[in-house]
Amino acid sequence: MTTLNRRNALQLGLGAGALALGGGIGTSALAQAKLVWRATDVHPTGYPTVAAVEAMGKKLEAATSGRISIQMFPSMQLGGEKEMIEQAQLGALQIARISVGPMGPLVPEFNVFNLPFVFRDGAHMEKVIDGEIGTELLTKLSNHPTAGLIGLCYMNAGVRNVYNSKKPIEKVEDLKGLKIRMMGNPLFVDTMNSLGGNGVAMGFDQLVNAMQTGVVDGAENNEPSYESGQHYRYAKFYSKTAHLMIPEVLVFSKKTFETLSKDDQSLLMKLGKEAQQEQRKLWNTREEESVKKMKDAGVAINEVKDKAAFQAAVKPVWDKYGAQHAALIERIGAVK
Ligand code: BDP
Repeated sequence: MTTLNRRNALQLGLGAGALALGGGIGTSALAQAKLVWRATDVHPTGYPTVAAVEAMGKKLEAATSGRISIQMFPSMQLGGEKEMIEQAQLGALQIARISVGPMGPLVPEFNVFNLPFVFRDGAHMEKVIDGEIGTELLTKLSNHPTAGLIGLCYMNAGVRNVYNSKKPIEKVEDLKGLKIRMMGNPLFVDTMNSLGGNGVAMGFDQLVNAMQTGVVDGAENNEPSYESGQHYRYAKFYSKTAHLMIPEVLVFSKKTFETLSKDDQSLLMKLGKEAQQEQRKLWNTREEESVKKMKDAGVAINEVKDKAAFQAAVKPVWDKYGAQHAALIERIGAVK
């Protein structure tokens, strides 16, 4: 298929997928139109983000007497996050749950959340995303002239730790020579390189294969992603570097959003906010379960005592990506 044909097919698919006429022909047809919103996530069924969006779908169906529903495509069925963003922009899918990680190149302010060690702890991060700053950045995304996405809400994603197949990481020097997969945003490759490792950018969908074939020695992620993605099979040393604490975002296709009535738009925004709180509860439980599963699977988990050395090493990343957002960084620091 040529690119053009594929695109046409995608757009035709969108027509069929997003809008199915439920009523007869005539003036009532539009009012009766049944909407099936396609949602996607890189994670499998049962993962907190997937479960929260499915719950949102149930509420949506109840609130609209079945007029609007959500069809979930979990486990990267529609590709990695890069593909998900592109499809949401086209309107080929409506809801994408993605990490703030790859949003930095779209809305530069998001890169502040992507800075290593920017949040003091989980409670600090939650206060920031639940508060004024969180809302401001979501609005920035929604109002962005070309991003083509509406920001619905944030979700929790814990802390990212480095894992690899060779050895535990206890000091910065231990990363030397290791090829570590990072998310697709130059900030992350720079972060790993500043720590002395070799950062390799690739999609989450390519990671297992890259670890199997030795293209990378490991990656970095929170416990639930490491566990549910079965990454421990290929990289059994999980070291609690806690270098990143990146929230997720739930985005909606602006193309579809603009076709909705004001009432449907506000219902969607309201249920998005509820999904944020719902996911948080599920997240905390899942984190504990994942740690248990990791221990049962024989993962070698180690604490990293000297975080200060890691923080000092990433200073160039702050200089490069943080300098232009100094005021925002200061406001984040002031959130207590
Ligand atoms: C996980 C996020 C997911 C990212 C993935 C990654 O939930 O959105 O795609 O990390 O590393 O924690 O790409």
